[in-house]
Amino acid sequence: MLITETDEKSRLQWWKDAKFGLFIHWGLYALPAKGEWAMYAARTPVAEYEQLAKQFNPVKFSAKEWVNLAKTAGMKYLVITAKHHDGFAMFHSKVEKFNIVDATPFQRDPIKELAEECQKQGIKLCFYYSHVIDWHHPHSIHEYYNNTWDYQLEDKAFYRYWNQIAKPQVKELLTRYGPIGLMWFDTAGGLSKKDSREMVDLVHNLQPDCLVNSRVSHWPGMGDYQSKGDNEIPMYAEDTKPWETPMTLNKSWGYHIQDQDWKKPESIIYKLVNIVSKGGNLLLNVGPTAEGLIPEQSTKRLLEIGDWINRNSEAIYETDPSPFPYEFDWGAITVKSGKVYLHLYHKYCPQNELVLCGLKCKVAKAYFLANGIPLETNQSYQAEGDHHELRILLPSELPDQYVSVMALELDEQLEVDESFIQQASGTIKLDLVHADIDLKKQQATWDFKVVNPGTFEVVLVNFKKEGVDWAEDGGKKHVVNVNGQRLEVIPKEDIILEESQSCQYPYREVNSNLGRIKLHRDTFTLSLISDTVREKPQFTEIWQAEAVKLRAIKLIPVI
Ligand code: H79
Repeated sequence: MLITETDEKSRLQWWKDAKFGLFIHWGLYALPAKGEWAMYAARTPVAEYEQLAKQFNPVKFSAKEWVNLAKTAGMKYLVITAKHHDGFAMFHSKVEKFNIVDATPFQRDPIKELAEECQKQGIKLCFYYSHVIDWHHPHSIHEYYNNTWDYQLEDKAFYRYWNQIAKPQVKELLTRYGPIGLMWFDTAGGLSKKDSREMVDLVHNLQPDCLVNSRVSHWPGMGDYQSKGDNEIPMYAEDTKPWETPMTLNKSWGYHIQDQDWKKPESIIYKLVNIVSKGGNLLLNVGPTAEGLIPEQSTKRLLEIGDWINRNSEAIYETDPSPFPYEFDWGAITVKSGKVYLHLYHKYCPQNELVLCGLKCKVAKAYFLANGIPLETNQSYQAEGDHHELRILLPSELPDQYVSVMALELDEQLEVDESFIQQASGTIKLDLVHADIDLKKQQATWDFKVVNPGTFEVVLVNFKKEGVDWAEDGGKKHVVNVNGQRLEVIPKEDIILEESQSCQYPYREVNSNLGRIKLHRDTFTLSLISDTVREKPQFTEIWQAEAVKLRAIKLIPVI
């Protein structure tokens, strides 16, 4: 089938406008309640795992309530695990008896019930399908994660799995449940280019409008949009393709009774805003119980987010990303034609006055979406230092609870200074993805503009995986050169942030002080030399493979 460029755009439009979806990890693994990798972790024999099906009777499941919750939360699509790595089909499959209708006392097809509710309530139904890993089937083969306790790798004949299970089940999902928004494939390690392409084509041939995520393959460029790594939030303009962050509310995907480490509502809202301001979608996960209930802690959070979106929907749906290439300390930006939205994170927002550098076009009006009361603004161009400045007086109390959204109405076409420019707080943030990289020299360089001169602490920003020894993976020599000043240091874990705009479990943001430099008002080039300097990886599914990731350099003014 030939897909032209304009088709391509319109096929994706609903999804790009949607911004927010619900991920549901639901399966037999809700019974042991240790997450969806329980079978693999315990090396549970297939015969024993199959016994779980006999106890699986989620009588409290209500498609109507789940879809209603997604809608109330402001989500526009829903992705449910039709089959996860354990091989259990949560729909009535005709090609494999190991499914919820034929193998459980429940005997209902929740996918069918969800399909009907989604149609009724106007939300797009989508499927997660584990197309490569299947620990139940004797012939599935993944690069690493196979059931080798029941089956011998050398006895496996991959195409028996591929032709008898994977493709037929995908066909069932796309022919029996009405129009499907997208197919969410996962962990394609070892799948050939030809087989990956075959799966993409199978989906598009059955439902041309159905989107496919990039995790259908480890071969680059496949699928309609980019799935980021689990819980990965990219930097600004890191992606050229439309993208989505799959994200957990605690640390687990499938129901995990012991995992009560829930993200705070405010940090989920910060992350939603951060993602949307970078042009991405947030696919936020819940793991329902074996009774068929979405955990109360999850429901509570979704309702709270829904409340916020409801008040601020104008600044979320159908918006374009921020035109600035860096994260702001105080929050994030989204835009629509003629309007710029400033999402103020109360926790990090300055009092009295917000200053935005780099907006070149004229602002006609500023007000909070919550109340519409006009705010006093002052715009100027500072010839010395060549920068534009917008000052907005803030009321003593911000109108929302965690994030208040301000609209700027523009008099002219949106135009910004896209260079790295000092922020009003005095900070300059240089993301690695926007550096010029010279791999031979192990060097990253950036140009940036100083508006308020002074002394700066040079801070290295890394994401460190939980449990990793810093000395081994982070503590290597770094050299910084800027304006004739040179720092040579072995960075330490000076600050481990509690909360970070784009870093989350299983990573923590580590800030290391590299030393101080002095800069006057001018444009400078900074270079960083370190063997941690890398080109950005081709695909991001294995986001969690690296122990320490270099993300940015920050220059923070010393007062
Ligand atoms: O469906 C969720 C995960 O089950 C799935 N992707 C999200 C959306 C996923 N499949 N594979 N992986 C994630 C990466 C594999 C990570 C592993 Fe592990 C590290 C497997 C074994 C070691 C995670 C940590 C599972 C057990 C320990």
